[in-house]
Amino acid sequence: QFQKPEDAIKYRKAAMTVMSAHFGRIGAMASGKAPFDAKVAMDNAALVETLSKLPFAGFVPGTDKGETRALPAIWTEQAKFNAAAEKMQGEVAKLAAAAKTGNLDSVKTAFGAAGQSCKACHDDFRKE
Ligand code: ASC
Repeated sequence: QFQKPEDAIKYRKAAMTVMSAHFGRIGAMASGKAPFDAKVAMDNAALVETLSKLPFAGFVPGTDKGETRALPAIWTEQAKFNAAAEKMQGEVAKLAAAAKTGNLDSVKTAFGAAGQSCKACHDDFRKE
């Protein structure tokens, strides 16, 4: 899928950047910084759900060097990394389902759990 290690690194970082942008739009509504718009929440959550499937193809072996904060544990503890990725994907799927209900409290709860799952993986597998 990738010609060079740096292509894989660039791909996964780009996917995470776009995912974060759409996740952040829901976060602004969850925290009250932006007015709640159920359609905006639903559209952004659907994008996050789709985008959550993308970054992991970029974690090919030999891509822990260069412009990346990826820790070697990604490859030495692959089962744990995959479990963390799947946990995040499950939580953002729940967020998309919550957003479809149009209920702000459900969105807030699901957003919090999804954010925790992002953070948990970053804490274990990302530098700093
Ligand atoms: C984001 C983003 C993350 C997560 C994390 C949640 O929007 O870029 O890495 O949410 O901060 O705790």
